[in-house]
Amino acid sequence: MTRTLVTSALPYANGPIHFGHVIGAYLPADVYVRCLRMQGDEVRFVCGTDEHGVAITIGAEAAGKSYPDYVAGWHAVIQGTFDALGIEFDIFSGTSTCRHHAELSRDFFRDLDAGGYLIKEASEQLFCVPCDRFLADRYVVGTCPKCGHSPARGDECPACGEWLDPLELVEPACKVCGSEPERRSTTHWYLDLPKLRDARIGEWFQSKTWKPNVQAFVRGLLADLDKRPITRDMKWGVPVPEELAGDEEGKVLYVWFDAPIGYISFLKEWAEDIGEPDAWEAWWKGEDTELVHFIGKDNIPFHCLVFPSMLHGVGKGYVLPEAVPAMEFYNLQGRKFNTSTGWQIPLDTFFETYDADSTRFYLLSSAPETSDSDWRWEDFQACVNAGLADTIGNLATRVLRFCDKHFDGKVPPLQEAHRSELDAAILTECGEASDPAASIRRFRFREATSALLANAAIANVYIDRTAPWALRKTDLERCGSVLNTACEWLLLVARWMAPFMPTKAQSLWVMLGQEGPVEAAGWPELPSGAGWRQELGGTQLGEIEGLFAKLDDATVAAELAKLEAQAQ
Ligand code: B3M
Ligand code: ZN
Repeated sequence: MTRTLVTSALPYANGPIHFGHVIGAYLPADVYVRCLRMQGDEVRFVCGTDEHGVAITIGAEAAGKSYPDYVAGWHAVIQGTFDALGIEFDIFSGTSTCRHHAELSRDFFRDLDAGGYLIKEASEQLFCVPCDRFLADRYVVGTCPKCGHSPARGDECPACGEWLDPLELVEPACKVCGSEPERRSTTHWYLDLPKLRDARIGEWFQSKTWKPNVQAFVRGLLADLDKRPITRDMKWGVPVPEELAGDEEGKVLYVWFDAPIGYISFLKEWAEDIGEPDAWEAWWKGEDTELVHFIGKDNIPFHCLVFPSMLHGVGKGYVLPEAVPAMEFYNLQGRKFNTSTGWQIPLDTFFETYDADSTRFYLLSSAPETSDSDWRWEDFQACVNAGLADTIGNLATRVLRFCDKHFDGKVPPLQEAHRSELDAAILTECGEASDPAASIRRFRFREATSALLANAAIANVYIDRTAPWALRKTDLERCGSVLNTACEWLLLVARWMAPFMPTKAQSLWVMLGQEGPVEAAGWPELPSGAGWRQELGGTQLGEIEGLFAKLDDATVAAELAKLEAQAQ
């Protein structure tokens, strides 16, 4: 059997996450994992916070906190958001706290060095005299030499996305004190990407089918590849192995070198925690493992090129990614989410007002799969009201309340005389179900949400056509058979819902008189033939409650007004 190892990009422990992150790398992965598990696949789902690097040290220094306290605080906040959204990793660790992370990262460094893939070289770097430090990455700001945008960061231009070297910046300045830095010589290690490309990675990349956005981006990088520095002069991070550092003091691994190794070290920690310390190896080295990285598009080069190069270069038999479903950007009402300007939806309080499962469903239905897309409050309202409440919620309440009132709170029996006719009605005449799992497995989450709604809508058409309300007065037995069939369909809907909306699916499952977790019932085959029914006749229904609360216009208007008011 295939084992699937699913990873979500490690969020930086330097601020809250927003819906752009959620739909970029976490929610689709959670749905994918839940779906594969319901289909009986073996899956592990790994994530944790990215706790090194300059983004963190600048944040901690500004907040006046120690680095460990700072990252621990944000780790907890981010974990809280995932909990609120029902995103359930098997392990959610952190790169500065994981017991295995530093040593494994150093092993990668040693093995790459032994394999001849590291270059040690002295070069000039920017140094801030007042701050007494080398200005790595984001410690330096200036004008982008490629597009002229200002401020560009030392590592990357936020406007054109170009990888930058701080020395290339026009009019560089220290981000902390604003001084003009001077050039000083310092020694660093570089990853020999051209050599790794020629060793195998170039060929490996060409042999795979990637999404067009990934393909175009990485092909361009491969054609014009240079060595990349993988160490920094900093105090916070994984120190370079002592035996290799020699006289070079104060060098740590670059955050983008150690962070993806977290996908491995966190699983090692998990294996140890479950008392099977070697269990991680089957996931990272087994021939039958499929590795899937869920990321946002800004992480493409590292997941499709740099990290695979590292995995290959260490020569330890690590698997390379099978798929890297990268989302485009997700905006808020046509503009980028931005915590500092207030163009945002704070998630720490969001779930006091709004339901997590409806939010999950809306995010998936508007996911930026092939081009950038937006959270729009009006669309969220339409999705909840017309999609979820009218299609699924209304179906459940009208069928179940009818059974409650006229059939003693039970699923009425199916009369054999009606079986084949009602099977035909719901299986084909009112529309044909499609399988949301087929879309999920192809990373088409929008299509999957449409499939779920369309499947639920079939039962609404069926109820309208068979009109049990009228039948009750003329043919009670047939009325019972009609409702029995609708309940069977609702049972399928509950199972189809589970990966998208786990809590609502469970509520519907319980309303249908079922025990245990709905996910344990497994993924249903597409209904066809006589075997599709669970033969629910006589089942005592659970307590019936409304599944989805509608959003009124005033709520939407208030949210839009609040957004405008808080934005600068
Ligand atoms: N923390 C960047 C980001 O959040 C980075 C991802 C690391 S994945 C190994 O966009
Ligand atoms: Zn300075």
